[in-house]
Amino acid sequence: MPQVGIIMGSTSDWPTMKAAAEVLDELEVSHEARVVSAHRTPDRLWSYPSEAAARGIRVIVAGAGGAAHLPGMVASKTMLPVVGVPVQTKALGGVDSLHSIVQMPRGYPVATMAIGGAANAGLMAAQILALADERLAERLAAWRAALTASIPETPA
Ligand code: RP5
Repeated sequence: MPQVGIIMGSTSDWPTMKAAAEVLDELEVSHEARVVSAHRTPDRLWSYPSEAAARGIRVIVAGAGGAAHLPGMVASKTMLPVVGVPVQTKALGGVDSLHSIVQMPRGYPVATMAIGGAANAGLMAAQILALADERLAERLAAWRAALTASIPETPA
């Protein structure tokens, strides 16, 4: 059973969103990826968050671009934490996506990452799960230690 659901508004979001899947693979966190469009698949928009918790999903990572209603709408249909990823757009550079996702009204928060920040969304999902999973917490600590070790002391 996947613990993290990675959803996106379009297949065109996958090149961005797959960074979340990759980091979850590195951390050995089970996940699934689905296309759930707030506009083009409204029935899926309702059913996915309604059924996610009962299927064992614990965190939803939701990415969308432009009129990016998806993460907020999903947050309105589930008590699971929703991590939002604003996908970069051609017309407005992703600021449109960012504003659509981050400006949630009181009561329905979406933990919003940077524009294109799908890797951090995967890490955030893993950190949430690690609160109740000691072995995952150890893998996360090792992941961070490896990142630190990869940073040179000098620029040359
Ligand atoms: C949004 O519209 C999607 O999240 C995507 O970022 C954007 C463009 O979708 P496509 O026209 O590429 O399918 O719903």
